[in-house]
Amino acid sequence: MSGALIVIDMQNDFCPGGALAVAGGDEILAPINALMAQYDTVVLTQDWHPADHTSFADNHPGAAPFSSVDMAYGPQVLWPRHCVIGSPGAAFHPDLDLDRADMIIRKGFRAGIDSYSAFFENDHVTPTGLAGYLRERGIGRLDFVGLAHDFCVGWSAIDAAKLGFTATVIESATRAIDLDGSRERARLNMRDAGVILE
Ligand code: VGL
Ligand code: ZN
Repeated sequence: MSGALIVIDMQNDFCPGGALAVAGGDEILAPINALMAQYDTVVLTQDWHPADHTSFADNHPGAAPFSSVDMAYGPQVLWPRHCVIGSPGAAFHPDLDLDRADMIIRKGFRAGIDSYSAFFENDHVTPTGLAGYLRERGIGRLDFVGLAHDFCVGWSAIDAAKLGFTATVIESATRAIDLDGSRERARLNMRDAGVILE
């Protein structure tokens, strides 16, 4: 079965200088570009939020960034405004090699719900369509890299494993936000779901 490299959210806002910068996020650009050569298929994801998105703290009067609220679909961290549709922060980092991408999938574009995973929105029910794309192409092995390890990479890899894909996270080509121990929690949750950490 052939394999794909799934590159999560390598966008300006998640790199140093961005609105939701992940420490060392830019350090993994060169390793990710180099990894692309080893795969038949490369997929990129792009966090892509409307200005009134429910995950933005400034859309909740009085709420602090990085606090949490209960939404109908479960708990939601309130983030600094980031990856607004069409903004420079939402663009891929200029050093990311886009040429190898067969598919670019956007997520988080519905105002009322966030989407960490490349496969489902945060209700864990609404599909993005990526699983169907990969299955139709006969791709069963997925290796995950990108940002952030403990949110979009972790949630994507766990959903991939649940969907029956062989899911591996190449940890050296990820960086974590690490909010209140979220990095170690994500590693435990990934292992529980059958994700291989490499
Ligand atoms: C992400 C928080 C909010 C990520 C995206 O890419 O991990 N984290 N939106
Ligand atoms: Zn986001």
